[in-house]
Amino acid sequence: MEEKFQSGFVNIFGAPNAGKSTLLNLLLGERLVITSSKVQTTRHRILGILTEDNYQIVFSDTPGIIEAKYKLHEKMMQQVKSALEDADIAIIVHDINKPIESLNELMGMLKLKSRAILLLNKTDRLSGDIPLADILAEYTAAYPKWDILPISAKTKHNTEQIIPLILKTLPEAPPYYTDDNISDRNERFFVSELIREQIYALYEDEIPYHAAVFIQAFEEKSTLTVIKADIIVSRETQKMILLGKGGAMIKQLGINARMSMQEFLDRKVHLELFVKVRPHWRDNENHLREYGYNS
Ligand SMILES: Nc1nc2c(ncn2[C@@H]2O[C@H](COP(=O)(O)OP(=O)(O)OP(=O)(O)O)[C@@H](O)[C@H]2O)c(=O)[nH]1
Ligand SMILES: [Mg+2]
Repeated sequence: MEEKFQSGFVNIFGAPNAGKSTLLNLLLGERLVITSSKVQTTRHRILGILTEDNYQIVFSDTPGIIEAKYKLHEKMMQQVKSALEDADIAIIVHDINKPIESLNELMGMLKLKSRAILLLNKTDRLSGDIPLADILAEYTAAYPKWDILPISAKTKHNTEQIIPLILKTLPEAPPYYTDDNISDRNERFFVSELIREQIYALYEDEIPYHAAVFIQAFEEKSTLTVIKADIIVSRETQKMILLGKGGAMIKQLGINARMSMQEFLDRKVHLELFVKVRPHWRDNENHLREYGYNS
């Protein structure tokens, strides 16, 4: 008798900062997508492919759902929409410390068609004022058809139960990707993301939201990989902040980004960064396309 093989698309949705990307990395067992303590870190739909003997789950990380204020936001929400279209299963990540109303509002914006698993994340941060059973009862009453699981992507509380929940209804189908694929994106993309991750970690206020990264060169030499990247910002003042006094901040950014690239590529990296000002790039179709926001 032939062994059963399950395969399908499991797309992760939720509010900004809910922990979607952290969860994807945990499920894949490696640090593929970037995360930060700030909102709106993820800007693309990014596939993370988990292949085991009897199943292949094609996860999609997506940007946190927001009301679009500029064209970059619109592009981000188009990525969410595309993930809505082909989901076999939707995973909704919601911060359990946030009111249920914020989830209700989000679900009103997201027109879900598929089966959903609701993960109530960040249980490690629960204050304990209200018993967990009472919180769960509230969500179960509001979403009676969904599987609901309280988890912590940080401490891994209950996270071993997620894959079995998915496999309960993942379609029987041959794999979509060969087992050497872990994503639909290339190294160049992930390297640019690692620079953005450091921008989110190092700079405050509007800087991360006005920054894009463009990889000019990615050359594999015999002993190391040479990477040249532009960091795009909207204003001269932002460029000054990025550089920092005497270039101290950009130097730190370069060091941090290079270290995470070396870990990701498992190779020595030589990194050169250039800061460029492109006014209103977030609302400019051509710039957006150039920097990889093409949908
Ligand atoms: N305490 C706690 N923090 C968590 C947990 N899961 C994620 N975080 C933190 O929450 C923050 C946001 O995590 P991300 O994974 O970047 O969130 P996201 O939903 O992908 O956010 P966007 O890409 O902006 O939509 C990070 O600082 C994470 O470390 C958790 O279970 N507990
Ligand atoms: Mg994210």
